[in-house]
Amino acid sequence: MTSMAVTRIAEIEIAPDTARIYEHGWQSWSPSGTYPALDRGPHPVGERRHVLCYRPESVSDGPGFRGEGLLAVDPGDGGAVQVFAAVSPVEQVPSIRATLSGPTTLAVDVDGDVEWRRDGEDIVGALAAWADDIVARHSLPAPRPAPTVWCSWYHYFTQVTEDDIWENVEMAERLDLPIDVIQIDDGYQAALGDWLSLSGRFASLEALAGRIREAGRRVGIWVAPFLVDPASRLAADHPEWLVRGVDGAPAFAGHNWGTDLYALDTTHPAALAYLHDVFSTMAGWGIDYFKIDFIYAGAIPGGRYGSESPLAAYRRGVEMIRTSIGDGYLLGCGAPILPSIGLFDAMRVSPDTGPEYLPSDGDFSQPSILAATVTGEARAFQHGRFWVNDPDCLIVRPEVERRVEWAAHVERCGGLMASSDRLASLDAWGLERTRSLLGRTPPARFVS
Ligand code: 9PG
Repeated sequence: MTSMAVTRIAEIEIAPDTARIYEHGWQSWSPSGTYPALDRGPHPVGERRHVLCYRPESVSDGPGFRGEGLLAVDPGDGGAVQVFAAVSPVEQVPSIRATLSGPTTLAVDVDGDVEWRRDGEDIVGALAAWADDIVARHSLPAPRPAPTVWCSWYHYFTQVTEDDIWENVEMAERLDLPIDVIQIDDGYQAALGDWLSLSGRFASLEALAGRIREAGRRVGIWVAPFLVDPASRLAADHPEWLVRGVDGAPAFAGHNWGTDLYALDTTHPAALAYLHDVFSTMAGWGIDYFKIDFIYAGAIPGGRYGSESPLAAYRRGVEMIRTSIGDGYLLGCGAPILPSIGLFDAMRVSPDTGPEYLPSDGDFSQPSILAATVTGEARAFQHGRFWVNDPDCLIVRPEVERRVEWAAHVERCGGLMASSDRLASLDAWGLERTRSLLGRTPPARFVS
């Protein structure tokens, strides 16, 4: 569905000094939160950030607030909370703008089909009630409980080696930690797109997966299935599998790892067949936990082989992955949130954590304890309804700033429990916190 012209659907009387506005971001890393009505929602620092971490096709500046498919207003005068939400959030996600149109009036403008609900006195309760309706309308089953995970990213980053993975398998055993899945993150692959070819730091994923399973753990992997490195074999061999921009050249799908990025066209039958091949091959190696990342790229606007909308193309790609992994557990990351309803076991609901408390350049989509905490809290109502919430990994080694606060957030808002320290780097406190958080059973819901 294409977006419609902008229409003003409401003008609300508010008490400007006490009114508060909830704004929901587009994808996992997009800031979400509740702010004083006289403020302005968080904005990307620069165009690269905008595409990678916010909604690529939305205007990134301007006054007031912009919820992608969801925005709520507490008028601050004791009146009911007003929720504005996409009518069919998996198919069409209107941008919902809220700006002051007078000293005590808030105008709400939308570019698609939006329902307007008045519900209770607190924003979080109203959002949960809306989510309950979505669950009922889509007959969503209760999410499958998540396994406990060790993830390689937040200590080793892209430089992870096979020996690093193995060291942590052995440490998990020696420390007797309740870790079900050893998840290999970014760094094993030859290039984004060339998922079945290895970087020099890994000898064989199949053999490594076999060893991990013999050691009594399950195996998980990270894949960014809808991103393509321009320098990959895939881009060279199959330029016809790439989403195209207006000029016919591959569309810009973001910039990371020091390179511009392309997107895979999931409406192309051969590209879909390739996805099937990648994921079914990995599943055949005994991998049964998949973190699929940067998947916003599957929904970027652009020219595609088929005539589906970007969101339909996105869902088609994820459905193909789902089919290819059988009963495997599926975690989304960098994912358009509302269009992912009904497709995932678990969902990253925040920007990345990291050893620093504040985002380096003040952009709240960027790795930091504070940004991850604010957005993870703001999406707590989704846990147990749409999926299991992944607040991002627990990191509690001594050099993590305010690690006590981060662990408390993971405990409060975490459905999926993953540790991502080098286990040998934990001090006594960090080890104890890791053991107890991995051992706890998360509540079915955080918001009733
Ligand atoms: C692997 C990582 C980890 C991590 C994911 C994702 O804005 N950025 O530049 C940006 C970079 C990386 C990133 C998120 C945002 O991290 O969330 O857990 O898997 O990829 O590359």
